[in-house]
Amino acid sequence: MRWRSGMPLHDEVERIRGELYKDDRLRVSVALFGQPGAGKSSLINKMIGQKLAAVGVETDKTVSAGEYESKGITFVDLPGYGTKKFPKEGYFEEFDIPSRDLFLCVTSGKLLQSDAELFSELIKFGKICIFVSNKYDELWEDDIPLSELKQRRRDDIVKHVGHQVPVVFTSCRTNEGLDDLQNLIAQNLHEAKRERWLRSAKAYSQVFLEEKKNACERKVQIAAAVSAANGLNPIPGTDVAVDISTLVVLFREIRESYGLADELVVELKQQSVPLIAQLAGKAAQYAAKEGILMLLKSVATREVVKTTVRFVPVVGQLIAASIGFGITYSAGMSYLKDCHDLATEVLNKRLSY
Ligand SMILES: Nc1nc2c(ncn2[C@@H]2O[C@H](COP(=O)(O)OP(=O)(O)OP(=O)(O)O)[C@@H](O)[C@H]2O)c(=O)[nH]1
Ligand SMILES: [Mg+2]
Repeated sequence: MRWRSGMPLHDEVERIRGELYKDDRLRVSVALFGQPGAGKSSLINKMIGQKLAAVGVETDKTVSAGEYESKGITFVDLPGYGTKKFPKEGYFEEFDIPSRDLFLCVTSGKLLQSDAELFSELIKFGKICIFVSNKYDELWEDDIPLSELKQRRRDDIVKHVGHQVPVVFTSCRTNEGLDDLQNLIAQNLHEAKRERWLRSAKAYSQVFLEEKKNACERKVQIAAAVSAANGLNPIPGTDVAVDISTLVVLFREIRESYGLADELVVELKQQSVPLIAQLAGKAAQYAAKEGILMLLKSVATREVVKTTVRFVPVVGQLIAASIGFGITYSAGMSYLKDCHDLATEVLNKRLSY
């Protein structure tokens, strides 16, 4: 971000408030289509890490598109293209295709001709569409190597589409390929939307968790600046006041980013692994206003606050130099680290099974 020297504090604060508002309103829209039973609903749930869409239930998509929304991501379950109810003519307007950010064509066997046609139309329109070959775990035939079976599925897609396209193989049963899919989606989104995706999507690898942390860091900087500028609640033992409600929201968003729902945190607190129990304890303790106040107080007494925060381009020099920002930022980063470490332990434990 450009250096803004000479900008008065008031303008700087307004600008940063605008950033937070923009962030909160930003939506990423991912649309899925593909033959019934291919696993679209299962993939939606896997990508966000929540049971949003009903699985194994034939959704009556002849009637309308299903929309699911969570953490700033909208998933759209598109009905068949070129049917009696939804002819090709008017389909793009009806389902608001131009406003969608990215498309997934999901198959679990042979590609339908109508799906290939929709894919071609989307590409002509300049949209990004990724082929997802799901139910990878079911890809098995006696005496035929897996590589050959994968190639057959790719060839089937190429046959319909007419040229080579990338295909991601996934399994909602074993979680194979889900990390590749998450990364490919992230790579195909632009800056702010990519950041939103990284913050909201479920991590299936350590690398994705690290990316998530980087994406959350910018959010911490902005929310900490807004909290510092909104000095409403005095921090005991200091002459600094900050807005704790902004931090309550920030901390909740951090937990949500890492898929640390309240019930899960409670469950993790009872874990026999001491590190997990301890980190979950912190995630819970600092969730509410009183806990955050305690954290702020402990951070404020550390000399480190004044020395570590020197230059934070996102929030500008004037705010970054304030003691309130130093405290809120350090507290936010400390909470982010705890949640990140907890999610890392949980992921490692899951992967080690
Ligand atoms: N073995 C296996 N089964 C899967 C996988 N993904 C989904 N399923 C199962 O396949 C069935 C259909 O999955 P859904 O996610 O409901 O499929 P869908 O594409 O949303 O189906 P419609 O809404 O009817 O179009 C369910 O029984 C799922 O449990 C997978 O990767 N492997
Ligand atoms: Mg479905």
